[in-house]
Amino acid sequence: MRLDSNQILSHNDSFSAKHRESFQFLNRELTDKGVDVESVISQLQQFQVAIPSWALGAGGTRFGRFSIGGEPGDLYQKLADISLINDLTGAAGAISLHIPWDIPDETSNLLDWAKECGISFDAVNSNTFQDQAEQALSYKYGSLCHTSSAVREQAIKHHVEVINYGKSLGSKSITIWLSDGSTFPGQLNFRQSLSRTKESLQEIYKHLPDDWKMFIEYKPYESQFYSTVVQDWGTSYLLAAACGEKAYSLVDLGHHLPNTNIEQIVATLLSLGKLGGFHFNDSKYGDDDLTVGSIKPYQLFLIFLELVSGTSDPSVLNPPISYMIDASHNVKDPLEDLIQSLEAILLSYAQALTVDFIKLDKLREKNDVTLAQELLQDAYRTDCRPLLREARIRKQAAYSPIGFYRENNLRQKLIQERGFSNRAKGL
Ligand code: PSV
Ligand code: MN
Repeated sequence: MRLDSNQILSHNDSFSAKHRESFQFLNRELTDKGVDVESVISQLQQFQVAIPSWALGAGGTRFGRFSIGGEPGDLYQKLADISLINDLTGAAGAISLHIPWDIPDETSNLLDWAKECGISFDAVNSNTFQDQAEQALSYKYGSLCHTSSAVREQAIKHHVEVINYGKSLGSKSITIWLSDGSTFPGQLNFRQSLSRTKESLQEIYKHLPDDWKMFIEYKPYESQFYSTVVQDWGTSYLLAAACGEKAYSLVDLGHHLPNTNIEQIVATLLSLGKLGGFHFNDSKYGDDDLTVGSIKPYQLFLIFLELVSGTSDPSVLNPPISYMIDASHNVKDPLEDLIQSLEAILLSYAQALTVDFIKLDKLREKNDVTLAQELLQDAYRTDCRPLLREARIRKQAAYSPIGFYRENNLRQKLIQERGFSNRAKGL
C-alpha cells in the first residue's frame, strides 16, 4: 500500500498552529542556550535507521505467536511496509535482510520494486543458528566453531552466499551473529572453539568485497546457556581485529548482562575505530527485544551522547556507523512498534545534539560533578519532540506518524489487501 502524499500534507496542516507554537517556544529556549537549532534539524533529517526484514510480522516467543492480520507474506510486501514507515517518519529508508528467512528471488524485479518504494538494502544477516530444511549438516553443536571441518565449511559457504545476495542488491555489509557456544560445562573446549571461529571468520573475510564491512555481533548467552563463543565486545573486537580493517564490532543493546555500562563500550569501540553497527532495542531482563526507549530511555540518551561526541571528534577514526533496529515482540502492531522505536532513537539523538560538549569538558576538567550531571539531565529533560516534528514536516513526512496510521486505519487496510492469515517469515 502506497500513501498519498496529499493525505500527509493535510494531516500536517491540521496540526500546523499547534506545532508552530511548541516549535517556536523550544527554538527560543535552545537558541538561548547556544544550540544551533537549524543544524540539529538538518542532522535529524539525515539520520536513517534500517528496518529488519524479520520484524514486520507478529513477533513470536517460544510460548506463542498471535496473528495481527495483514502481515507481509513476501519480501515485496515487506518493502511496501517499510516504505509506509519511511513515508510517515522520513527515517527508515533501508531494510536489513535475514537470509534465509528472506531470500531475494528475481533480483531485478526486486530491485525495481525497492527503488519504487524508496528503500535501499542495508546489512545482510546470515543465519547459522537454525537448521534449514535442505541443509546437509546440522548446526546443533555450532557452526563456525564446530569440531567438524565439514560443518564449518558449510557455514562458511552460507556466509559467502549471503554476501553474494547482498552484492546483487547493493548491500555493503554483512552482520554475523553466532549462537555458537555450549549449554553445559565440559561440552566445548573454549580455546579451540575461539580459534576455529577466528579461522572461519578469516575465511569469510576473504570473500568480502573491498567496499564492504563485516559486523561481528556479540551476545553473552542464548541460545546457548553456559558459554557463547563471541560473548562480549572484547571478543568481538579481537575477532574483528584478527580479520582486518573491514571488520567491526556490532553492538546490540539487548546483548549485555544486566546493568552493563553500554555507553562506555560504545566509547571504547569508537576510540578503537571499530564500532561498525548498532542493533537498537530495549530490555528489562535479557535480550527482550522490546521497543527502543520503552524501558531505559536515559541509557539510550547516554549512548547517543557517546555517539555524538565520538563521531564529532576529529581524533576518532571510526567510519560512519550502520544503525539498525532489532526488536520484535508479540503484543503490538509491528508497524506502530517500529515507528515508536524510530521516535525514541531520534529523540535521544536530538537531545544529545543539544548538549554543549565544550562546556561539559570544562566541567569535567574542574571535576564539577554536580554541574556536569545537571548539564546532561537538562538536555535529557528538555522535550525535543517539536524538533523531530519540524524535521518530519520539512521532509513531508507526518507530524504524528502513529496518529496518521490510526486516523487512516492503515492496519485495517492492510488486512483488506492481504487477508488475515498471511504470516511473515522470521521470528
Ligand atoms: C540475536 O539475538 C539477534 O540479535 C541477531 O542480530 C539475529 O540476527 C537477530 O537477533 C534475529 O534473531
Ligand atoms: Mn541483533
